[in-house]
Amino acid sequence: MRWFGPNDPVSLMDIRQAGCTGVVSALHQIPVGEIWSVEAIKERIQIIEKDNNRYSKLKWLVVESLPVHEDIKKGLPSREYFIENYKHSLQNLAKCGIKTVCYNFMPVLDWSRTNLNYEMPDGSKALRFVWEDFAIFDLYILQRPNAEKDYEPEVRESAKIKFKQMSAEAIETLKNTALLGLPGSEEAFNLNTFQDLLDNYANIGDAELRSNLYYFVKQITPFAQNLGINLCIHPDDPPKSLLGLPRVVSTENDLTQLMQACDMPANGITFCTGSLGVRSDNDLAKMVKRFANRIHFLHLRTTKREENPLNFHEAAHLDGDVDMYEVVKAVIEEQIRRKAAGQEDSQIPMRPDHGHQMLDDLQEGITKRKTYPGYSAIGRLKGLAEIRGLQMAIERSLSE
Ligand code: DNO
Repeated sequence: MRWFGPNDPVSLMDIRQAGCTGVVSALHQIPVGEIWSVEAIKERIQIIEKDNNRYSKLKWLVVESLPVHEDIKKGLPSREYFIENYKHSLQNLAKCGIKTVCYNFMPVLDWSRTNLNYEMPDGSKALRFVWEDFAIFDLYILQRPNAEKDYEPEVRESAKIKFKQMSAEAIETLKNTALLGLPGSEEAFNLNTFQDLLDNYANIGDAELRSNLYYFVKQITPFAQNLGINLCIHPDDPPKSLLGLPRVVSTENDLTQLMQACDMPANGITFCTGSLGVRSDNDLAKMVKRFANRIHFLHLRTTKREENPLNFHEAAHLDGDVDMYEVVKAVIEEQIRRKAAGQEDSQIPMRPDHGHQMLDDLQEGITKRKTYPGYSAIGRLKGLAEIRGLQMAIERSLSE
């Protein structure tokens, strides 16, 4: 499971009792672009392992994320400096025995949603993305120049009507939700400075972002591979362009191009079924089979496309559009293949990505834990338990 560090209200003990042996973590306190020192990495390892003598063992298995500086994404001359720093951090991680490093290449924003508390039929709460609400944010709250051209006429029309009826409070909530694009921090961007960040990408379209990504990957992959590190890019979430910004890790074709841009095993993928599964043209089980030996980390969750297929919410882990049975089966087959080939990385680290707020996650009052959106304890525990059950059944049936 992901652990955001000492400020995470979900404790390491919770993670242990959920059945995990590996922890996914990052040094969120270090500003993007600065080097992660050996001391800082070791300090985090010690915290994660501090109860390992008394209880079942936890190990920091995956870094999520070693973030990529915006200058690298923008292809500025200063990228050379930040790429050197990135390599330095990789070297320090390898010295400390951490061999799987996740990153993403989404400009400005990381993941985006429009509602963090969408009520499910059973009263639990999920994350949701409504295209029309995103249009309201873009057209009427941010008022991004020329934003109209990015929305279908009927979406613009219904956004206009809905915005007029929204309370000041609802507008404020939507604004804060849309601006919250950073995992590991709960601070939203500031509306005034946000447009400046977008403007920096005015001359960077799909082709430029792709070439900046491939440049970066070609620089760091041979270096990482020498260190024994597997890099794994996280796909775009949601997998489409937002706010006029290009997104180039959304489809099977995007991943194919990226894998070919630097054809080395260490140039790998975080296969996030939740992000990729939003698009109906991504056939996930087929993609697991296709990219099998380049998948170094798994995020298992599923979304459900709604009546209007531009909208989706995060469904219970086995209950959405992703065929979790076929995906997990394809993963297990790859693990069997790796084991037979004597590969060291035959167990692909997996985490149950996101979960609903449910049971004690929803408890109001002074004991309520203010968790990171999507990262409550019990919702993730449920998702993990279901996936582990599925895994066991498939493994057993394949070995019979
Ligand atoms: C969302 C996460 C992403 C992911 C980054 C990886 O909950 O899956 O924010 O951590 O995109 O760089």
